[in-house]
Amino acid sequence: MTNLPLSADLIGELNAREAEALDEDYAALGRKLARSGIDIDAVKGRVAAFSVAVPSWGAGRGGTRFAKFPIAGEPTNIHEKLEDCAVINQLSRVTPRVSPHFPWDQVSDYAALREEAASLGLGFDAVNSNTFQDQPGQAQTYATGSLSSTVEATRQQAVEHNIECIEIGRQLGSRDLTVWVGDGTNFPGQQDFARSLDRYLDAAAQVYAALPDDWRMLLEHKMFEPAFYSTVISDWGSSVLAAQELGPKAKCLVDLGHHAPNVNIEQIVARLHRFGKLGGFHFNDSKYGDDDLDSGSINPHQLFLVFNELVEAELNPRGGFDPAYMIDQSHNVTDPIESMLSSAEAIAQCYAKALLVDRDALHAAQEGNDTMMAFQALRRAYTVDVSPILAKARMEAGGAIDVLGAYRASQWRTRKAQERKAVGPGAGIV
Ligand code: RM4
Ligand code: MN
Ligand code: MN
Repeated sequence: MTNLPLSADLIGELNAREAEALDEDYAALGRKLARSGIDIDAVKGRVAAFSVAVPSWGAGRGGTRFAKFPIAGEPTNIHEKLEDCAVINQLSRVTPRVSPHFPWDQVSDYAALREEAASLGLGFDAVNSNTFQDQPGQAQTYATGSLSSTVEATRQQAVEHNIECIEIGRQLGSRDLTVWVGDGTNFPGQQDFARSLDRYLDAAAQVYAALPDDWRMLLEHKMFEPAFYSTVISDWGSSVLAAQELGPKAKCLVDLGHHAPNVNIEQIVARLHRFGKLGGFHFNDSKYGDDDLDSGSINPHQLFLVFNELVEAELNPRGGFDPAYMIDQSHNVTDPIESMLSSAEAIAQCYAKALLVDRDALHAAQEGNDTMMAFQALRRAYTVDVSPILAKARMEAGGAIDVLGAYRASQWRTRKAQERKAVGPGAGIV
């Protein structure tokens, strides 16, 4: 039986106060869209079917390498994190899955954890392995690399950890393994570029061999950090070459913060899709690098352009289109629940706007080299305020019209501050 964390009555009461205004806004937007031949209810239906996973590690306060400032009532284990993720989904109705990270989310009984999540209305998304930190009692250190380490026993340990993650994921009902390695160098000459990649590919192939038939291995590239001179899977080029070498179940995962500033990420999306290698997304925003800021907070237009390519890809599936959408953020100064509510909204908004693009007009302008009208086809969709569509879809699914208002009214964090044990100060992500 599902036992959602917040009172449905409270959400209902708050919605009742907003429903009339929402109906007016929705009707007005419906009339406007109808003039362009768009059926607002059809768009609402697509938005209602859209979802994005939330990261278990994003439920707690993140930190920088300098400091972490915990908030009272933040979750400290996977059970509490699931509860908070259930709050996000109950209000937003767009985040029904959680992406777990191991060993951070380790428990002794994964079947029970799956049931616990289901009872909160949640399922599990891609499992993430962690070979970028050492764990207490670990035999080999990852200080100088994991899957690409020069030390065979270290590579083996990293392979075994990834295989264990697949096993855990099977029990949780996942079907993707996301592999991001921190492997790389801080000094020119520290490692041989080619031999490091050879070792990575050899180890990754052992992980790949352990994938169940219906699983995918998502390779996540990242230009820098923790290695600041070079990383082994530094960019989408290295990622797609590795995925091609590993086989059809290996795909590329694009994290929006993992590129050099100003890189045309929407074009990367189109390229990866062209070769059947677009496996997934980590949504966040950034100003300088892998800032892990809230989705849409810095560059919402880029997020829209990414979704424009994703909708285009969905319409032209070529070899298939099934990317795993996940949020990957670090909430250093906000309540993580609020950040994820706001991010999920920003992501769904960009998806909805991309659905509004007049594809025929866009394609005709492209074919006719009418640059301005091609651009205007995108601009017209981008400037539409789609929030009534999202709010209506949410409300009809039992969510809140005003997600942040309802969250604050629920006093969830204050209540949890009385129940949960306090987190000590520290540094790092979790
Ligand atoms: C990395 C990368 C991975 C995430 C870790 C915590 O920068 O984005 O996806 O698992 O951070
Ligand atoms: Mn990521
Ligand atoms: Mn990252």
